[in-house]
Amino acid sequence: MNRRDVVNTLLEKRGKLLVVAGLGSTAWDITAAGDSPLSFPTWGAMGQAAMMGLGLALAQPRRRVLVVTGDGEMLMGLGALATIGVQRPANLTVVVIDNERYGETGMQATHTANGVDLAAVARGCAFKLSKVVRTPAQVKALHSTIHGKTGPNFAQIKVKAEKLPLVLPPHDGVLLKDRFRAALLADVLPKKL
Ligand SMILES: Cc1ncc(C[n+]2csc(CCOP(=O)(O)OP(=O)(O)O)c2C)c(N)n1
Repeated sequence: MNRRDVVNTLLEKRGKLLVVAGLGSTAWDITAAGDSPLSFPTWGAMGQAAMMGLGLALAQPRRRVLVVTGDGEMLMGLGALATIGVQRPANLTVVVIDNERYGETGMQATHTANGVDLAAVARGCAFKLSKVVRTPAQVKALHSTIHGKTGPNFAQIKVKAEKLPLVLPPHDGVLLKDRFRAALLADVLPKKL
């Protein structure tokens, strides 16, 4: 599958969904789907996206939170999956866009190219749901999981290893933080998710 199509589908009608992206390609992917103040791309911070998603999910239990990150980024912070499994945030989904490469630094193979099964790791960490996703129909189903199913949920989505045009979000970290916070706090919350 093409990663941009996948991320577009996941972010369709995103509403008040809070989105944290890993560095590099997933940050360009969520921006290509339409920049939003409720998106937080992590630029150069590798290995932290899932933990940031966990913090947000715990702090904002009435919001849905999605982490979209790369396989290399997830491999760098694998311990996050264990902590998420222990904390069990019902409103969090972690999605790994798995091209089996470190795309941004020259397409070197990651461990998922050599059999490391991230979905099995998440299952072993007691995620409520954990899947390898290979088809557009499965991506569509994942959309409803992200927006409504009790988590924590995990999906490892297999995509083509391809270099796509960069679609950059704002580069200023303070601006990204401030606009995210302002948009989040300005929203009137519904009574229930
Ligand atoms: C701690 C740290 N190590 C290395 C890098 C350099 N780096 C930037 S992007 C990247 C590859 C990311 O790969 P992946 O998460 O799989 O994303 P994709 O292939 O989708 O671009 C690397 C190694 C970094 N930014 N920080």
